[in-house]
This record gives sequence, structure tokens and C-alpha cells, in this order.
Amino acid sequence: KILIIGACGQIGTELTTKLREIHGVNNVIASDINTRNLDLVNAGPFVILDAKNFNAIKDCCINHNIDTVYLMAALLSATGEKYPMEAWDLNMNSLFHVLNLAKDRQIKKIFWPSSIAVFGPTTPRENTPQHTVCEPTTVYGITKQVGERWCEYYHDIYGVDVRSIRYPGIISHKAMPGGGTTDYAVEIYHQAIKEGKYESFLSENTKLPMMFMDDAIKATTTIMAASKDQIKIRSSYNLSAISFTPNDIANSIKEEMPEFKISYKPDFRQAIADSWPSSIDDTAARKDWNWSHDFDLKKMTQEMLIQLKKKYKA
Ligand code: VAH
Repeated sequence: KILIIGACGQIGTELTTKLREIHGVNNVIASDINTRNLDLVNAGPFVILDAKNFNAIKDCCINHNIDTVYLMAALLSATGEKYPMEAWDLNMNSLFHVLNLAKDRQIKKIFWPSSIAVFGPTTPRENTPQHTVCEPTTVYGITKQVGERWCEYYHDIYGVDVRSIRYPGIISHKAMPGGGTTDYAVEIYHQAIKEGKYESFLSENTKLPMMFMDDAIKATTTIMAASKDQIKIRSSYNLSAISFTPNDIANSIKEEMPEFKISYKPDFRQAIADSWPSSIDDTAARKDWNWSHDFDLKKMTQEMLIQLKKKYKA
């Protein structure tokens, strides 16, 4: 059976739904530190689980006959800068717990998300290669860079089947993101519907790698369904779909809502965004396990506005 740790988060929420569609509701145990998403809690098996508690995770895996874990709990880039030691504690110890359970053969397979945050100001910014300089300047990015090193080590030394992808910024309408730097690209759609305007905390020409949630979920289920010999990279795969600036996303909204207005007031997250690449080379993922994205900016904007109009008009 499958355990999702951090199931109530932005990705966890949609990953849980998709995995239940694929594997059957009762074969996917959702878990989080609290019951902040009641729809999810009531949609299938759910347990309260602290990702920092090794014995709690181990007992959960034994009690529910878990063989695969998706570890989706983490403090993201903006929150990590406010609470560095908490971000290190949660992001690293939760990973060690599941890696050690796999080393002890308590579980068989792990998915662990990395991020474009592993790259830093000295990384080539355009079409960032799979293997390149990674000198992250955020706590979150440091935890993801070190986490990748440990994933590769546990695979090479202990034969642990852990798989990982470097998510770009992810845009979705079902669950809000929590404390990221790319969150502006989610908030803008909500504000467009509610207020017809949005004040962006990133400057208008801040180009970042982004992806619609459906593509992120597709990549996650695809890499986990691939055969072991297809997975050539055991640190984490670059993954890419679209790259855009706040100005680009505002223009794509104006095509659907001509009266929409955007303004700019960069805050502390601008420095985080400036340390990240503008676009990513994901040739390896496309070659090794047939990755391809479906949503471009126009299609994503249309889908986001349709779904959010339903949500706010409901
Ligand atoms: C963040 N959404 O902003 C996350 C992600 C690449 C960005 O890691 O921190």
C-alpha cells in the first residue's frame, strides 16, 4: 500500500486524489500533521502523522502494510528563510526517516521532491543543465541539495529505490501553496477573480520555471511507474514545462479578462527568485522515462480561471 506524508499540502492534495484513482482509495493512506483539508480527510484512509517522528512513521508503515512512501511534507523557500532550523529539521529528518525505513527493507520505494531551489546565483540561468553548479542561497535550497546527495548515496550504497524530480514553481487551484516564492503565480488568479487586480511581490520581468499541477502530478506518477533500469539519475531529475514572468502571466489573464490590472511591489522573496534559473533543460527526464508536459501558459490560464470562477461563484 501507499503512504503519502504531507497529503494536505499543495501537491499532496492532488497527488492523493490521483493515486487513489490509479491504485484504489483503500490502497492509499493519506497523512498530515493535522486535518487541515477535511475533504481529503473524509475521502479515504487518513492518519495524523508527524513527518519528524521516526517511530510514528515506522508504526504507520507496519500497521497499514505500506511498501511505497511519497514524502511531500516540507517547509518551502519563503518560510524556510523565516525559520531556518525548523526547515532543516523537518526537510532533512523526514527524509532520513523514510530512507532508513527503506534501508531496513521496511518499505520498498520512495518518492521525494526536490526543486529548482537547488540552483543558485552561480548556476547557468538559461536552460540550466541536469549536472551543473549548485550553490543554493536559501535554507530550503540547501535542504534539497543535501537531500539529493543522500538519496543518491542511499541508492548507491544500500540499494534504496528512491526517485526524485526537481519541481519548478507549481500552479494549481485545488489547494493553496504554503510559503513558496512562486506562490504569486497562484495568488494572481485568485485575485483576478475576486478583485480584478493583483499586486505582485516579484518584479515584472522575473522569469521563473513553472508548471501546471496536472503536469507535475503526471511527472510524479510517471517516474514512479518507470522500471528501475530507466532511472539513470538517483539525485533528482530536472523537470520543465513553461517559463514566464509576472508580466507574461498578467497578459495571459488579460486575454481572458481585459479589465485585469497588475501592479508590482517586490518584497524579500525577490532575492530568492533572483537566485533561481529562468529556464531548465529536462532532456534527461524526457529521454529516460518519456516525460512530456501538456499545459502551456494559455491553456493553464484558461483552466485556472474556469475552475476558480466555479469555486468563487459556488
Ligand atoms: C517555493 N514553490 O517557491 C516552491 C518551489 C521552485 C519553487 O520550491 O519555494
